[in-house]
Amino acid sequence: MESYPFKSIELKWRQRWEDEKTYRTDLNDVERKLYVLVMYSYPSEKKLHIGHWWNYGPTDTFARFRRMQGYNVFEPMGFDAFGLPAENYAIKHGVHPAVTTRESVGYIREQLKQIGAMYDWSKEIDTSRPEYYRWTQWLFLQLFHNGAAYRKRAPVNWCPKCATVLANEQVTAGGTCERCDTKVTTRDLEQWFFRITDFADQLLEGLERIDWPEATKAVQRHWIGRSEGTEIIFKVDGHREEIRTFTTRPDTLFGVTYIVLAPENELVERITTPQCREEVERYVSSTREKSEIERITLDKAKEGVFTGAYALNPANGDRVPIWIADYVLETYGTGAVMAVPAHDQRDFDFAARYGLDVKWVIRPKNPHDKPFVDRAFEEYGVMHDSGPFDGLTSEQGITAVTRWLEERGSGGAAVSYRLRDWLVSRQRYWGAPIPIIYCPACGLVPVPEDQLPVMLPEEIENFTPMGTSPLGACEEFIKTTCPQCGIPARRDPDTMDTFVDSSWYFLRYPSADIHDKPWDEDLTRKWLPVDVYVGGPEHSSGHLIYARYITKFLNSIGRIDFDEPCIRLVHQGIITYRGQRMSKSKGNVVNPDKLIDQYGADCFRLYLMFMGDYVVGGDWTDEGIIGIRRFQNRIWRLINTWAAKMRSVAVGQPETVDRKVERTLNSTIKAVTFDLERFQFNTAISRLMELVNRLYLYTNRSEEVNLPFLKRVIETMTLLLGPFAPHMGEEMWEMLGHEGSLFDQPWPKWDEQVLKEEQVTIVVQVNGKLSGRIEAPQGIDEQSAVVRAMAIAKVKRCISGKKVKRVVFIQDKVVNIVI
Ligand code: ANZ
Ligand code: ZN
Repeated sequence: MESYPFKSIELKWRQRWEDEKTYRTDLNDVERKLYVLVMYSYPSEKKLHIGHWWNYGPTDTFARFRRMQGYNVFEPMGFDAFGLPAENYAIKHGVHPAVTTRESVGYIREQLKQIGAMYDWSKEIDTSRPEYYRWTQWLFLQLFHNGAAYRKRAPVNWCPKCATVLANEQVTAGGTCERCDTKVTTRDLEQWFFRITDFADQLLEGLERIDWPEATKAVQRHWIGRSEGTEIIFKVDGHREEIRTFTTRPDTLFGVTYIVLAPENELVERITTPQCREEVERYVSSTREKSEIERITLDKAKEGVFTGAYALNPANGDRVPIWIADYVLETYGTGAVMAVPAHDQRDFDFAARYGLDVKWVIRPKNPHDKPFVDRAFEEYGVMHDSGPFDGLTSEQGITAVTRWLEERGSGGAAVSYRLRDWLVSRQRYWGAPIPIIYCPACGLVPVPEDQLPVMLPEEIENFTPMGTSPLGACEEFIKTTCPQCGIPARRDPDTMDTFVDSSWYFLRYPSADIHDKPWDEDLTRKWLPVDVYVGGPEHSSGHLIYARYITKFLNSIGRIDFDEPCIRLVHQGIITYRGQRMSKSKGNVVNPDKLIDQYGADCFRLYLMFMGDYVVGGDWTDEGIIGIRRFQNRIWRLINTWAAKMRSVAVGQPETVDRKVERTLNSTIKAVTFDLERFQFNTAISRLMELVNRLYLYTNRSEEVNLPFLKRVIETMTLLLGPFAPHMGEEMWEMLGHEGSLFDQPWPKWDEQVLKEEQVTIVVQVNGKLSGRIEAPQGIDEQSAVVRAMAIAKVKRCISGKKVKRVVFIQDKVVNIVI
């Protein structure tokens, strides 16, 4: 028997789907709408790799399953075509990014079609096209007009290799650039920011309402980093200046022995004494070399310098020295810390290094615990040497001290967030231009909406990053006139972070072919938020926070009526190769093309889904794919042997049911349905394999095969297989004599009754001696079991004429009749 001829079959069905527009979603039919979205890809190279297939194939299987369950599924696809990956690829090959990007998108689109997914290509988006970035610029203007986009000179992360600034989200935990691994430094630059911090509390609160993986919510909570504490004001001795510090431990206020300012704190210049100036300035400039992440790394030695000035403790009037140190960040809290070496290990190390005082003011709650002397006691305890607060616990003290400070105008409750405003300008060419004009007379002027898009000039010669944006050197682009007063003015030379493009793309899909507005309000109301979103967990603190923020922002200005972008989020696990994460930067990406050529798309999809738990991931090896090919061949042989015969079965022809096959069939339907709900593809596939095995056992006894029954079973199996192997499913459906797409068929239902009837063998005894067996449905009640037992001929003989004293019944196992 020939093996499954996947090549011609896969081509045939893809062509037919395209010709018949099988996956063109009717967006007006919203009764059971389901928006299934998978994170779009960035076309940095011409190839889809295994990671894409791993992400897209299984998601499509889920989408097809839902479609068969009666949902009107919308599954769109597009390209995150702007940005560093595409640009770096272009630079490396000395070709214009527009050329390489268009080429890559063309290739990748064809490869995506190979997957055989239900993408509605009539709604494709490409973020590097003016039809799209026009609306990204429009979004920028909405933020600008609502005070949510602003310019600020600030110390920012700078990658010397990529020659651009980076958002905090793009710096790794090790302080290096996410893209190129170069050590990130700091630069003072005037940049555009989005006020994401305005939504810090809403971003936290929303997490309670969405069905996202707990780990991802935890990452976001940590990233937002809400911290409730107290602001305490210290006067600078002999100055009119005040220092505001943020602390979570106001109960330690009497233990303050010095103050530390962030080197960038604006007070530093004003309070530093002449004797200390030189050293302070040297230290401040050395801080600039470091990124924030490097500065707060715990294990590095804490260094600092004395400013020569002193501060006064508002609680006891203590005069304490003011230092600067880079472990205090200007951008957190107030950029100033009251240092309590006795109760904060960082301060303890610092004090030890510079011979500063240590003053103990909290002792352990348990009087038998010895107080510390050689390290900080950081736990909550009982206050002492703290004036009127002596004897209070830390918990009581935190409230009491805060209230006491409030009454005296020396501080009060305060909240700090780790979250920073989103830095969105990039000194790079391949992105959406920022729609702002600088006029010598009017200042900063937004481009009027009807003049969008601000076109990215594609005929530019030099697009290599130079530290300033290459657009700045492009006179035809930069030179313009002021939209307000008409005099010569200049455009903003920077482009937007590509995370701005992807912060709203899910809003665009349903309206992708509408060109006079960013989205159609009616369609958006009907189709959003996204019902199921699938993508990698590496986006937890980047894209997934930005998308939530932009959604909340648009909701706050009344542009949309929901405030979370997606209700259910699923992360695919990570595919490793010989234990290492597969990634382009590690150079260990396996190219799937050869395997697809050899085995076909369905086989590859099935194999990936079978390889391991979807949300956990697995280690790649191509050894097992042959097993999946054999599975496909077994199905193929079955259908080839029986299809023609089954086609002759008339509708309504009575069936002779084989109980075992029937039970396997029903339990398979149930298991596959449950598994698909949960993205558990691997277990679903093994259930299908069991069903195929069972069918072989049945059809091998060919004299017993009942065609009407077999037909029903094989049809059902085909329906179950379809979402996993869509081309093969369609072909089988056709061979079974059906017209129209398999994916317009309803998903099979199982019969709970059949499953209940799982048979058990019950031993029948008379006076403890084996006298026979009965087959009975599992869970049979005692009375029915006894009736059946007494019907056995041998049992009948034994008990005839005798009196039954009692019956011992062990559920599903034994009936013992005592006479
Ligand atoms: C005094 C103190 C005493 C502190 C003590 C801790 C223990 P979270 O929980 O992360 O909010 N801090 C405040 N601003 C800082 C900055 N800009 N850079 C570095 N550290 C800063 O941490 C709040 C604590 O971190 C604050 O409480 C402050 O140290 C420090 F026994 O103040 B604490
Ligand atoms: Zn002007």
